[in-house]
This record gives sequence, structure tokens and C-alpha cells, in this order.
Amino acid sequence: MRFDVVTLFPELFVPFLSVGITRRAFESGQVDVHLSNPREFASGNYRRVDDRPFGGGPGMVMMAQPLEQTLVHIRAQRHDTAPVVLFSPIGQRLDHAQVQRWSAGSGAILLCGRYEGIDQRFIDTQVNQQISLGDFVLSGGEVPAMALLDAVARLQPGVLSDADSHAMDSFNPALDGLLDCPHYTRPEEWAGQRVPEVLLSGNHAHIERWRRDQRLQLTAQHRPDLLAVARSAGLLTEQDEAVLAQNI
Ligand code: 9D3
Repeated sequence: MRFDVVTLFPELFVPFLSVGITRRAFESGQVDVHLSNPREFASGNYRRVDDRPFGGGPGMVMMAQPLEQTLVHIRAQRHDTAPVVLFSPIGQRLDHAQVQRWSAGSGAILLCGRYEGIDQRFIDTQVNQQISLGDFVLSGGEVPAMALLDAVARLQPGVLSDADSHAMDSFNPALDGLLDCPHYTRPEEWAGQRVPEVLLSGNHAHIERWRRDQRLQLTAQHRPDLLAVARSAGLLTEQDEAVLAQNI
């Protein structure tokens, strides 16, 4: 798959693409990321990419022309009709189901906005979909674009270890739908706190039951909405319900 990222700050992506478990996916081209800077396609000596808003008001607006020229350049390299995705606070919130769809597709053109926004005429004619990260204010679309690329790269075959692939299921309601359990590593006692004894017992049945109970209780406490989804999907056993009833 190929993702073209349109950004005024391509340098932000370089370290992101070169570290961690996703590095191999990006460097091998399994998830092929190309960066384009609209400034290179802006006209005039000053190569302006933004201008003042018609009607007045604070801030600047990204001009349509440099974005359009960037798209022409990208479309000439891609021999497909990849959708243009704009990261924007008015978009649909990104979730696991969407990430799964993107990770099974052939890519997209990811447009990162800066300043107050983008000339609406460009959005109306060129943008297919808008995606938000949630109801809080960022400075631009670069961090959301990296979030999507990171989540998509993790789902590529061979990127995650078996353990991680399994843990990932906690956001997949079709498989499980519960939050992850707490994790502990050496030493057995740290700052006066011992690791739960069951994890040191070597009794795998007990350990599995303890982890399931932790996941049920954590989900009930922190994400009752996810617990309700798991319940209506028939993913809770009688024993699960008994544990939950005991811990209200
Ligand atoms: C504070 C300025 N806001 C109106 C008074 C409008 C505004 C413009 C530009 C708010 C945010 C931004 C930049 N944000 C993004 O490009 C963005 C974003 C976000 O801010 N929150 C969550 N998801 C996203 S995706 C892109």
C-alpha cells in the first residue's frame, strides 16, 4: 500500500518512520510513505501557501492552488484513484474498525492541515473523507496522520509479535472487546509493592482466570460502554458475569 502525506512539515515524519516495531514496515515499503510539501508547488518568489481569510478574522487559511498542484504531482505518480483524506476536527473520529479498513486497502493521500484551515473550495472538490482524532485542539493534522500510519503499520502481516497480536484483540469487539490486564516484570518487589502472588505461582489456569477477572473489572470501571458491547455480543460467560456481580 502507498500513503502520500501532504504536509508543510515533512521533517516531522522522518524520525517517526525510522524507529520502533513499525520501522521495518515503512522502510521495506510494505507501507510505502511518500512525503510532499505544498510549498514546493507554490508559485511566486515567496512560495506562499497561506493567506488571510476573506471576511476577516484571526489566523491564516491554506491556499487551494499549492494543494491542487501537489495533488496533480501525486496523482501522476500513483496509478490509482486513491482517496484524499483530510485530518480535521470536524471529521469522523478514528477507531479500530476504520484502521482495519485502511490496513486492508491500497492506501490514500493524507492531507495535514495547518493554520485556521483550508480553503473550502479545495475541500469541496478534492477531499473524500475527513478524520479527527477526538474532541481536543491540535496545531495541525500531522500528529493525526502519524497516528493513522502507526496503527495501520501495526496491523500489517509480520509487524507484531504473537503476544502483541493477541493483546491487540482487546480493541476488536468481534474477538474480545475487553481492556488489557495489568502487566508486571522484575523485580518481584519494587518500592514496597509485591507482584500479585498468582503471577509467580506457575499455575497457568489460575493466572488466566486472574487476568480475565482483572480485564473484566478494569473494563467495568473504566469503559462500561465496551463491557456492554461485549455482553450483547455474547462474549461474557456465566463465570465472567459472576465475577462482575461480585465486584460491583
Ligand atoms: C482553535 C482554532 N479553531 C477554531 C477557533 C479551529 C481549529 C483550526 C485548526 C482547530 C484545530 C485546528 C488544527 N487541528 C487539526 O488540524 C486536526 C485535529 C484537531 O485539532 N483535533 C483532533 N483531531 C484533529 S485532526 C486534525
